[in-house]
Amino acid sequence: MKFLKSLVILVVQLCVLVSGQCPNGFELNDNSCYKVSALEASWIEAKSFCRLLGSELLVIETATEEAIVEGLLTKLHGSHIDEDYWASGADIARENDWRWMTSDGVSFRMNYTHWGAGQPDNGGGNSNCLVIHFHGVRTIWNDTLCSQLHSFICEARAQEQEVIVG
Ligand SMILES: [Ca+2]
Ligand SMILES: [Ca+2]
Repeated sequence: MKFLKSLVILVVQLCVLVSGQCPNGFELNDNSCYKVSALEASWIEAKSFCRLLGSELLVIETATEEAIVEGLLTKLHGSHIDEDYWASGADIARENDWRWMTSDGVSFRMNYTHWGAGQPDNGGGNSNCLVIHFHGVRTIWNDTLCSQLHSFICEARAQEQEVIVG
């Protein structure tokens, strides 16, 4: 009887599942939450906007993650579009020192990159912000003027939440 009681307690505990939670309007993919914004803004405005939503401008850390982004954009646009999206990469602090600029004053060096041929070229002498160029199904990176107006992608870490189903 005592054993049975222990077993019941164990089963109830096993039924406490952990699942990822995203802010409203974000889509969960592999432990991160993404939102493709239809608004067009400068890089700094895009960054502020994402922060208002409790997220950061996109950080792409691996080829796998870029494939997720390609999937989101393909779902949105299909295979026939040329569109630029801001991500949080910039070389504002020091030329050609490309970093992911997330929270205020926090940045970290890019390990994975996916620059287009001849990029980053610092075009115009001050192309210091990263756009992800979607050219139908696939994306490629380019550096461009931070003041340009582009759509953007926000990313939030999925919050772990216990869901009791027992
Ligand atoms: Ca630059
Ligand atoms: Ca460029």
